[in-house]
Amino acid sequence: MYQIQKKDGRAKRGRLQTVHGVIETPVFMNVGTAAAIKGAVATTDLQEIRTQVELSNTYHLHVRPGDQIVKKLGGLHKFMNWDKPILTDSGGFQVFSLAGLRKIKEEGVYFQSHIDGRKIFMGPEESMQIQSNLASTIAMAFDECPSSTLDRDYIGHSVDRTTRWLVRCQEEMKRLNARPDTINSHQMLFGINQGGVFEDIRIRHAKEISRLDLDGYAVGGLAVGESHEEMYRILDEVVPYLPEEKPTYLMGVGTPANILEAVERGVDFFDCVYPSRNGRHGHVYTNSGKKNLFNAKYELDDRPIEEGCRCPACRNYSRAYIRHLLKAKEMLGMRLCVLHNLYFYNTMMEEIRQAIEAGNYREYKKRKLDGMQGK
Ligand code: PRF
Ligand code: ZN
Repeated sequence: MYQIQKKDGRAKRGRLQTVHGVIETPVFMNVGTAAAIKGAVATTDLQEIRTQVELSNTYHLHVRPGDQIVKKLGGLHKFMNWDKPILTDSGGFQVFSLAGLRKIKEEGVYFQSHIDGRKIFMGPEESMQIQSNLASTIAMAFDECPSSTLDRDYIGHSVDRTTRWLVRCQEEMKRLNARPDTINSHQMLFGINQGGVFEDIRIRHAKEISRLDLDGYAVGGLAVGESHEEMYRILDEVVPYLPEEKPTYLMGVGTPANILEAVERGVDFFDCVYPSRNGRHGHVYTNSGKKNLFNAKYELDDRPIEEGCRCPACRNYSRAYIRHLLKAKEMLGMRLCVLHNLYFYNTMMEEIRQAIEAGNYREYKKRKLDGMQGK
């Protein structure tokens, strides 16, 4: 059950009730692809950095350790000791970006595992079965995320197949949720809008999938090589055709600026590897822009990464110490940077929610962007 608490322009401040608790939106989901946030961050750390939703991947967990194993161990929540919401991506995108040789057919995708080359088939039913075994809070529909270089004709046919796959996902999810041995019989399903940069195809697809009564709607196929302006233009065009009374999720996005712009266009859910990936490389986010802690100027800098930040890294350690850890390739260096970055993103989402509630989202966005660009 999703409810809008407040609107400020198109920006929505919402609340999604799930069996694993409430999700306050807009929200940034913290990415733990293989049931772990990279950078040695444990689920016991997530409380402290105020993570609301953890995101894992169907494809990765199917290949290793195997969703049957996770099911035997009581589902993903029990397996990774996390009792709050988990969203699982369907495998569609990962198959296209990671797996070896693949063949797309009406029934699904044939591909080779990136771990051991094993031949695997995944279609809408298989993706739903795997996600049901994992027992995530929210399952994503099995979609095709076509390369941004493909032509209009290909994208049009691909989107039609993605719609047919969505209908199969919904039927399979209904069947699985009704089974007596299902771990989470309230598993939600979000559909995914595709259509590349062709706004008429995007809108046609958005109208089609809006007719199916899903728990939420994602915009996929963006941040795959097009410019930021093009992404914002697509959001301007397509979000108004997705049901406003359902949560909207922009998949795999993005920088703090991308998130601030997308919230203004009505998006509620985000996920991205940037904060964890950048943290592992010593790149940290602050309100005055990104810093590279490898820089020699931090050698004797005894201030925290960001003054006033209440994250576990900033409350306890200096830039100079973390720089030393990074240079000495101590795992702790990466871990502290990742914790700070996720805290930065999670805190920005809190500020966003407060700004929408206060009705001053545009002013907040401008101030935040100006600060991060050093203005
Ligand atoms: N589809 C799915 N997952 C995704 C995407 C998509 O299009 C993207 C695109 N940015 C990220 N993750 N299923
Ligand atoms: Zn910090």
